[in-house]
Formats: sequence, C-alpha cells, structure tokens
Amino acid sequence: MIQIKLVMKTLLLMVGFGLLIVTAQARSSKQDENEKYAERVKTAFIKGWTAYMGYAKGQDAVNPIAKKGHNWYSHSLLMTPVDAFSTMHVMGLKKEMGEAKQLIFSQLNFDIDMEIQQFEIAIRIMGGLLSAYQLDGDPRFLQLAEDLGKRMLPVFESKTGMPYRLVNLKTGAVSGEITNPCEIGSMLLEYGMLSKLTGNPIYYEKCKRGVVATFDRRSKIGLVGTEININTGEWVNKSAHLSGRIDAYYEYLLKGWLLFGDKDLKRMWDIHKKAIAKYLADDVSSGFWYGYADMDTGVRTATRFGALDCFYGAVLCLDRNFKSAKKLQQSIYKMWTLKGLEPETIDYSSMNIIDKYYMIRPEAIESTYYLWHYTKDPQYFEQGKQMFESIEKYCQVDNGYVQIRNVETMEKWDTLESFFFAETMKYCYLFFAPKDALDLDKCVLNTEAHPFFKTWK
Ligand code: DMJ
Repeated sequence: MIQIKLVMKTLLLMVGFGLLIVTAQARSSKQDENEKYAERVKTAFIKGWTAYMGYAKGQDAVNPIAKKGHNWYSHSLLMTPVDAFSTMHVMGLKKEMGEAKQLIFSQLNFDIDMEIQQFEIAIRIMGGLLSAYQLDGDPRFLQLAEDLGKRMLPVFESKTGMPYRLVNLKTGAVSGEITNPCEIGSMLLEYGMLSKLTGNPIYYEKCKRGVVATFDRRSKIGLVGTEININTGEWVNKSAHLSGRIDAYYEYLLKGWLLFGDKDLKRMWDIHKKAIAKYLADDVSSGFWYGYADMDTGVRTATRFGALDCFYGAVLCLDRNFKSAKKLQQSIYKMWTLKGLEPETIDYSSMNIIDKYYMIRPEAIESTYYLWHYTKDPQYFEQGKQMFESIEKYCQVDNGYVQIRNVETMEKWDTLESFFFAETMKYCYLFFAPKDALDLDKCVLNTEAHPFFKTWK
C-alpha cells in the first residue's frame, strides 16, 4: 500500500513538473515572439526617423520617395521631432532622443510672424513638449510649451469664449470664427497640463470656458454638430457624428475627467455618451457602427464610418464599456481587412469604400491595443500584429514609410504625417513592449498619444 502511494506521488510530481516545463516553454516562446516584434517595430520607427534626418532634418515632415522635406507653414515648427520624442522615450531610443533634443533646443522658436492652426499645434507641439518634459525632465521642454501656450491664448478672446481656429504666433492676431467642437475642446488636456505644470490656472480656465460654451449649445437630445460660429454661438452645420471635427471633443471630456478629476467634465461626458449610444450607434447586418445623424432630431443622415471614428473603441474601453468596444472592434477589423489596409471612409450599409486613401492613421490600432490591454483576449493581440504587418507590407519603401493613395491598388502617396511617429508606431510597439515601457493605467494619453502623468495631489 505504502509502495502504491509512493508510486502515485512520484507520478503526480512528474506530471506537475512536466506541466511546469511546458508552461515555462510556452511563456518563453511568447516572450521571444514579443521581443522579436518589439525589435521590428523599433526598426520601423528608426527607418522612418532616418528618412526624416536624412532628407528633411529641421523641417516639419519628410517625403521619403522624393528624398526631401516640407513645412506646414512658412517656417518649420519641427513637427516630426517634437511629435516623435515621446515614442523614442517609450522605446528607449537614446541616440534618436539626443538627435531630436538637439534639433528642438537649437531650432524651435515660436517668435515668428506666422498664422497657425491652434488645435493641431496644441495636440502635436504643446502636447509633445509637455509629455517630453514629464518623461525626460529637461526644463527647456516646459519653457517652450509655456511660451507657445502664452502665444496661443488670444484665441479665447471671442464673444462666447470658444477659441478662434487660427492665431499669429508673433502678433496674437486671430481669425477663423467658424470652427468645430474638436478644435474647441481637444486642447483641454494640453492647456490643463500646462496649468498644472506651471502653476498658472489661466490656460485650463480659458479652455474649459470654451468647452462649457459648446456643451451648453448641445441640442435637446444631447448631441453637438460639426461647425459653429464662436461669436454668434450659432451652429453652422448640424451634422452629428464621431468623425473628424467632433471626435476628440468627446474623447477629452472623458480623459479630462480621468486626468484632472474635474466632475463637470464627467457630467458632460455622461450626457453626451447616452446621446451617442442612442442616436449615433448603428447595429446593422454589416456590424456595429457609429453613423451620422441630425443633431436636433437624431434622424440618421448617413451610414458613413471612417478611420478617424475608430478612436471611439479606445474611449469605450476607458469608460469600461467593453461590450460596445468589442462589438465596434469587430467592425474596425472588418474595415481594416476589407482590402488589407483600412480606407479613410466607407459606407457601412453597402460596405462600399468612399475615400480610398490610408494616411497611416493610428486610431484602429489604438482601439485594438486598448482592448488587448484591458481584456488580454489573444484575438486582439493577433489583430494588432496583423495591422503592423500590413503597414510593413504596403507602406514601407526603400528608404522609409509613406502613406497610401488607394487601398485597392496600394498606390504610394509620398508623404509621412508626424503621427506615424507619435501614435501609430507607439501603439504598435505597446502590443509587444515590456510592461514598464509605458503603463496605460498610470497615465492618460492625449489624442496624439503623448502620455501625461498625474504628478500632483
Ligand atoms: C492625429 O493628429 C490625432 O489623433 C487627432 O486627434 C486625429 N487625427 C490624427 C491621426 O489620425
């Protein structure tokens, strides 16, 4: 009897030991795969950066095929180095960080007689500088961000407090009184961080006033439209949707609440999210989407969904609405795999492509990553891998990465937006990166994927 027990014990021990070895082997091969992919994403990032440094050093962005660069305005604002820095930090790319810092501290100057689009400069440049300051600690990043913030403040001097679209960095002259919710509200994180890090509340206060003014002009059913006049406060275009010109207005209400704990933002978000779920969400035979509706009546006006709209999956995750996030993800993946890369917009009732280009936008990958982060469901990991592989396959050229003019023919479009570095590569990397590279639970990413950390009580 004692002998049988001993044999049984030995057998059990052997099985247990065997299982341990198998699990350890599986874990280590998963780790190998992650390391391999993390290296591949870094290599892709460096290839893009090398193209910038080789052909466009000091300019805003690169055209890798023509082997030249270009600026957005009459002078460069170093869009690519500033936008790329936080990703370099997350990837631990010391040499490239040094190159970007050298450019930024020797060349970036805002004292220029030049009109800029306040929203884009806030999310890319101010957001990039503030995040770089928090990640790297060099006070010159914060000084630059503050200088820029001061120069952009005149935008808020409208009759309603909603900001003008454009401002001259030297003279402070403003223009563009027809604007949209995104360009009104999607700087709240950046201006809020500037207030927190400099101790000057004016930036957040001014920006929040514009956000509240927009919220106060929501329709009776809780939606905002596409265009508004900031002096009369009248809506100019009443089309409601989640796409460009509205998107990050909603995103920042939730993220602002998460980062700053501002209860007003949560209240606004709670009202809007119900209206979005009721009037924009569309559960149809081709999948679960968010379409277009009239902001007053909620009547469906278009069954259009696009690459930009994909951001909402990440927002749903942050709101812990995983049921809707998972349903939307199925549609996002369907759109991505329609041709092998996602088109800019489709009509989801016919599944016809409306806009055929792909700008290497991040939003689909972003939402896939958030779902993977929160659920650890391997299907999202596989989807992320596939998205990265398709960028490698279709957007890569000999000396860099370029956008795609037509996802049906995969014709190349010789330009590369700075968000390739700030966002697309960062989200791709995070799928495979070690956990301490960037923990989503310890920061809030701005709409350009620059991490902001809550460093105050
Ligand atoms: C980025 O500049 C930001 O993500 C913005 O919110 C939307 N458009 C691009 C990326 O597609």
